[in-house]
Amino acid sequence: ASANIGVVGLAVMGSNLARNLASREGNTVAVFNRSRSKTDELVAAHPEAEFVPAFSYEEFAASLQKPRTAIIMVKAGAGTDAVIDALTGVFEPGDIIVDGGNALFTDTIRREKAVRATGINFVGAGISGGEEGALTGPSIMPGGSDESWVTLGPILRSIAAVAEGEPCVTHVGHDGAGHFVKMVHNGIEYADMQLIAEAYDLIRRGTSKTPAEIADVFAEWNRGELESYLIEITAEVLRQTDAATGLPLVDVILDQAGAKGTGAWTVQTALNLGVPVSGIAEAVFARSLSSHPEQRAVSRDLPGAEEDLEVEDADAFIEDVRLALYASKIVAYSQGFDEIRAGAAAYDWTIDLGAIAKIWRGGCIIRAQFLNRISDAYQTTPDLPVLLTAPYFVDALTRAQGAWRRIVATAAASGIPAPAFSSSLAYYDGLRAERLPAALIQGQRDFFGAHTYQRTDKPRTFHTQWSGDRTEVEAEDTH
Ligand code: NBP
Repeated sequence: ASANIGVVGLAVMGSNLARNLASREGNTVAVFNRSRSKTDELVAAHPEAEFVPAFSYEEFAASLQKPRTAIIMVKAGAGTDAVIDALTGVFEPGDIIVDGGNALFTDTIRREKAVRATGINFVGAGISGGEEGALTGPSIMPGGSDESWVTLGPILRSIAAVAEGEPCVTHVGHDGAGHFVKMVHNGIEYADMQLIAEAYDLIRRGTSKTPAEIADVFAEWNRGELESYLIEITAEVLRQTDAATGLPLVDVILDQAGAKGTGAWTVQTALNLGVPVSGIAEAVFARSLSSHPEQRAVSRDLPGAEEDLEVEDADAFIEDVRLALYASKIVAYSQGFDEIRAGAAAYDWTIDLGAIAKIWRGGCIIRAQFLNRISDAYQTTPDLPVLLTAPYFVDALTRAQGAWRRIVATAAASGIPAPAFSSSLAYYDGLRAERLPAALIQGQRDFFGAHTYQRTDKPRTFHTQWSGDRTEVEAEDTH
């Protein structure tokens, strides 16, 4: 046995991860793929990696030093289960199986439990950053046991992206915690992208700027507090001209956004946990809305706003959009971290939220300076109940107040959809409210379903006898 780490599944992600591993001092990498051709091609194309190829699961196991450690990079779902079954057949207690695919965290919890029963360790690891990240340094979110982390930690640290001198990997928590956090990362990514898209749309419709000129605006924003990979690539996309037509590329791309499902998972999970991730939900729904051309076609002539958007001072308007974007972004991240907090409580994980913000600073799609502010906030107050109440964010939200409200009002008045901007502001105002109309909802629930309510002025639970003489009685607590 000569290899200290193995990779199963040598499609684009697996082969890039294997090459990344092989390029690091001290690693010898065993590689295996179900169909032999991918293994042969990888080994032939990269002699410098000195891979140890295996052509059966038995050979693969035999080529690995103990405790054997293997990272699975196959199509999520049935493929992952098939590989886990095969590996548990040839591995021994104490060995480590890592699933680096995009698994749903509940699948990871199930698999971890089943594999643990054999004495083998199972680690679900979220790996972010796509093909490029896998090759040059991804952000890695591993779950699993403390025991497996002892072996796995140094290996993953060696291949992770580095941000400000620190590797973008941390032991997130047990069993499915890593895949849970990767899922929320993707949900936040949806929200961030939608907010940027809304900002672009407002500037496009409110000013005479061309996409290339708006690219300059984003490039400028990328030098300030919005500095991030997503803002940077937005400028690149907006600057691109279509070779075939000479038009801005963004004007020839069909306006129907696709999705692979992790955003929907984030929202479904949040619904189950009772966490209001309204920004992420609006982002997922906005993509769904865009992808129903038949509904959009029959709706095109519906009445709209009386006045089109007319901006007098373009620079002032753009600055308002920037501030509204920043405020909404703070809300989206605050909601995402709220979901991680709730997930940790529900699944009994100990998750260091500040450490999560840190490992997202490099190697992943939402990488940004901004994440340092989040890790600072949790470092100061680890059990902060609402991220956006940290002093730095309060300051930013204070600065953005007027602009944020003006932009949401302007969008509504001129018929420009800004679902993520508006829902973020509504969430913020909901959190702030001294009294919410939830009191009325409790009254309605008690009226039609005797669901009972609590009072502001005394403990216990009450019910009004709505269909009788409408006197109030003390009730069993059933709400
Ligand atoms: P794919 O998701 O396209 O999967 C292809 C690989 O799965 C091939 O190696 C294939 O073997 C193998 N495979 C399948 Br399908 N069924 C199998 C089975 N029953 N037994 C053994 N192997 C099986 O590869 P990918 O695009 O490289 O992605 C790998 C993982 O990484 C996925 O979970 C994906 O969601 C995730 N991913 C993440 C990112 C990111 O940004 N984090 C990006 C892209 C992908 P074969 O060659 O024999 O058919």
